[in-house]
Amino acid sequence: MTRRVAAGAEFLRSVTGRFSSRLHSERVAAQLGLWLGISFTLAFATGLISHFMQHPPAWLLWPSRPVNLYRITQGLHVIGGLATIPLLLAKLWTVYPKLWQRPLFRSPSHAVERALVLVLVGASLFQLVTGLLNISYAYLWPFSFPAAHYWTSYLLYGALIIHVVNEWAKIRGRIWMREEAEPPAAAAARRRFLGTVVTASGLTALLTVGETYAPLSRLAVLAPRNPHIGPQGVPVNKTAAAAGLTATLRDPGYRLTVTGAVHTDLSLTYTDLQRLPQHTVRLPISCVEGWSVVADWTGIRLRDLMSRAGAASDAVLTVESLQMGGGYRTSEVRWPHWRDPLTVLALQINGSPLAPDHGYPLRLIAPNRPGVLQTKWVTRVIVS
Ligand SMILES: Nc1nc2c(c(=O)[nH]1)N[C@H]1C(S)=C(S)[C@@H](COP(=O)(O)O)O[C@H]1N2
Ligand SMILES: [Mo]
Repeated sequence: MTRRVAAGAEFLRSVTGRFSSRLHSERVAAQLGLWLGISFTLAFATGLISHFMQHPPAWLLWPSRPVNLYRITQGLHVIGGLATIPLLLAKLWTVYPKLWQRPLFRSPSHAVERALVLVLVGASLFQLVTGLLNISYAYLWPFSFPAAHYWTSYLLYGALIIHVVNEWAKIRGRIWMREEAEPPAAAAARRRFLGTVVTASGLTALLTVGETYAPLSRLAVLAPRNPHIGPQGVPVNKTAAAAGLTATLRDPGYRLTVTGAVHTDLSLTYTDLQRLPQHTVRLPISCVEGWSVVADWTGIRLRDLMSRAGAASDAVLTVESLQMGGGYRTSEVRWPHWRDPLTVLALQINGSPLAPDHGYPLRLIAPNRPGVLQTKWVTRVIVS
């Protein structure tokens, strides 16, 4: 038994002895930490925006302008998250010799510090891995991704703040350490390593940003979605078939109804809708998964429909689709959005009737709004 323990200790010593690369230095770790701090802050802030746009508390009225705000914040969240992966891998490689540090805990405070690092590393890996798999449409887990990703972000960012405060004294010294204090060969190796990491991170961004920034769409070879592949040049998340609507959409008895807190209930056929004043708006679909694409949408203004029905100016609308189940079959529209002249119930995309997969006969399209709330196959508006 004691022989085995001794052999184990000897093995650890020999492994630790191999961490001779100068790149396992605290200075490299601190510099990567600075970049990670910036990118996690960006991801946390843009992630909160996305969460509260989708689940606003009653008092929170998101503005409908600027039109492209959500497109930009969610693009930053997803593309920035992908670009963070090389940074995190480099950081973990730089510090992993600490795993073999013995004794495991030198003191109670050292034990707490190590536990905190464990939480930080675990939560970071969880966020990046589940985020990456989610935008790749690999749903390999039994839990709800949005809820898990949201709650883990507090854990991660909380642990990050404590970690940074804790390490601040050291970090400050390492990042701004005068060049001369470091041997020239070590400084050159460090710069080469950091240069490689930054290049990998930049390339990741460059090869994915085309899924939201059209001029670079041909470069978006790493993006899971090409923004121009799909019926009518726009990608589709939920097809009509997947929503179980193939037969329903052929029903000539289709009506759009407006009910609830209104003076006059409305019930309109597809032909009625076509005869109402039509408006064309140029707006993006901005999916939470980071892709977005601009199209011309033609249809009736939601606010015209509301004045026809006689809804109160601060009414809350629930837009319902023909879809029977699924998390995105309805969405809520508050007054900043429904009173905006750019918000329409669209019959057409880029000059032709909506394809079934894009929400035929009628879909909602509004400015500065996550794609999941741009309800397709709309059949009812409930006013409250
Ligand atoms: N009824 C309904 N509407 C929906 C969805 C859905 O599953 N059901 N998916 C949403 C999501 S996640 C996105 S990104 C957009 C995509 O619109 P598109 O298929 O026209 O590109 O539709 C939204 N509207
Ligand atoms: Mo989406």
